[in-house]
Amino acid sequence: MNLPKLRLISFKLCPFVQRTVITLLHKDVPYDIDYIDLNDPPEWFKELSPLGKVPVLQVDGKEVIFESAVIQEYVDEITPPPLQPEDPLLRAKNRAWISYGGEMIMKMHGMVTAKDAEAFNEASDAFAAMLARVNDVHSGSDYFNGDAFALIDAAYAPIFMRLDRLCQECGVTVLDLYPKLKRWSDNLLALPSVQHSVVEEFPMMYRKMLEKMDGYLATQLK
Ligand SMILES: N[C@@H](CCC(=O)N[C@@H](CS)C(=O)NCC(=O)O)C(=O)O
Repeated sequence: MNLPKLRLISFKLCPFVQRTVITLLHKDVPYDIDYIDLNDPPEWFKELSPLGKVPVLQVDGKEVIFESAVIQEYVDEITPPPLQPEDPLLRAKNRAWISYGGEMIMKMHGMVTAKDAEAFNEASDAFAAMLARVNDVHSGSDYFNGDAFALIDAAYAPIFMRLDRLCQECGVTVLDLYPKLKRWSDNLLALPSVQHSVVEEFPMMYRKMLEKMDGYLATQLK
């Protein structure tokens, strides 16, 4: 297969970048990765990234694409067999729920930044309500659609990795409300493509980020 040269621009803690990396690893696609500090982005990144956000995927040293779900689909389309459902209706539904997963990532940030117990409980309840919606449409099998791993699984795995950190570091157990999703999370977190989708120091960096946020969760660190 004659693949274009792919260069991914990343920020080590970014869940949206992680969606892309899981897809690349799962499909065994060669790529280069450049890490930037989003708090102090280099000039070349400002010129390269249309919205100043990561992930950005540069193709053959020229064109760039952005938006994690779009990058996931592009990587999938250039490397058959597809990780998207064959049925157009199911594919469309998957796209919609992938988009919802992006909203969940933002909502999860509300738990991390909550300043006190009251704000945290509010954010946690709002996040639990989103989990409930996903729980309602999940197949109940190993993966979202059934027995086969799909792009939507790559899109949600970063959420579960962070929930796992929050559980281990601060005792956040919101996922336990949904055993079906907990099992999905366990399946995803056991995959090599998910385990290797973040840098080795990710757990330490995530903890440091919680400390830096200096919110309610920083007071709950074990
Ligand atoms: N909808 C975008 C979200 C990407 C995003 O928000 N990335 C964050 C890092 S996790 C970012 O680059 N933030 C910098 C900024 O908003 O200026 C996607 O799915 O790719």
